Amino acid sequence: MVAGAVYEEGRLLAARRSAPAELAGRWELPGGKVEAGEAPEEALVRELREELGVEVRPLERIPGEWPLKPGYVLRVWTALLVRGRPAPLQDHDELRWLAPHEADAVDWLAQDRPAVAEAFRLLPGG
Ligand code: 9L3
Ligand code: MG
Repeated sequence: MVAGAVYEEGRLLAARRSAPAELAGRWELPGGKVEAGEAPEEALVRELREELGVEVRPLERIPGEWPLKPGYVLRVWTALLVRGRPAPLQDHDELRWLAPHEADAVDWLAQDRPAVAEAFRLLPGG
């Protein structure tokens, strides 16, 4: 699974899941599954296009991988917004741009927390 740490003006994009029911209301770094034949960065670009309607450019992999359900790990890339304003088109019902002091203002999925901490640490000025 790939997810994006999308930055803008010193803030990090957080997305609230609307599905499945057991994850609804929890916040994540948006992303999804890498399809067969796809590079992880390509999957990230595609997922954020589908879910948020934006074009991003992956920058760097955030070191580490975090376990999800059996057989899956979460890998995260920092990414730059190159076109569009993110909107919760699919799988999310709310978006927020969080400044470093707001890092704990939303109920992150437990599996995303280490990546989020690292993303804030890497945030320009963070
Ligand atoms: N997941 C966890 N953190 C994330 C993402 C993008 C995904 N940042 C977990 C939640 C779901 C599973 O991975 O259990 C599948 O996610 P998706 O393909 O529905 O986005
Ligand atoms: Mg997704």
